[in-house]
Amino acid sequence: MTRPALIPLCLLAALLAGCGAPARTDVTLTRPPVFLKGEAAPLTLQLHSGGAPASGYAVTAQFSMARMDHGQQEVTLKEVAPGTYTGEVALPMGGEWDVTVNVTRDRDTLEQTLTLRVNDGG
Ligand SMILES: [Cu+2]
Repeated sequence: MTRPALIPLCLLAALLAGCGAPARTDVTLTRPPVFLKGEAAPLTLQLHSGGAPASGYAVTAQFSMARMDHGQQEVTLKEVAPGTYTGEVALPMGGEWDVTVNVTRDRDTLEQTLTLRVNDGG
């Protein structure tokens, strides 16, 4: 007698998929950092959740060079306007960097890694 049990299971699966899913949070790097010899450069990113600015998140970014070992630079960003977070990073050189952005608010967390071309800024 497997058939009667199948229908409720399918309904349950549909319910689980359809409700309680958190709004999608997006990270956009609106101002990527540049390389400034011996100096920190600003970076800015924007967080949106369901299309609206996402406030109140703890945001960090870890930089590591894509094809060279320079260790990892970790930056803590500060919210300066709703959904807009800024920080500063002193990178040892320009080129291709992997950036892992972590955003957390209560139990809502997101980690996103992007590859970024860092230009010489001066
Ligand atoms: Cu390098």
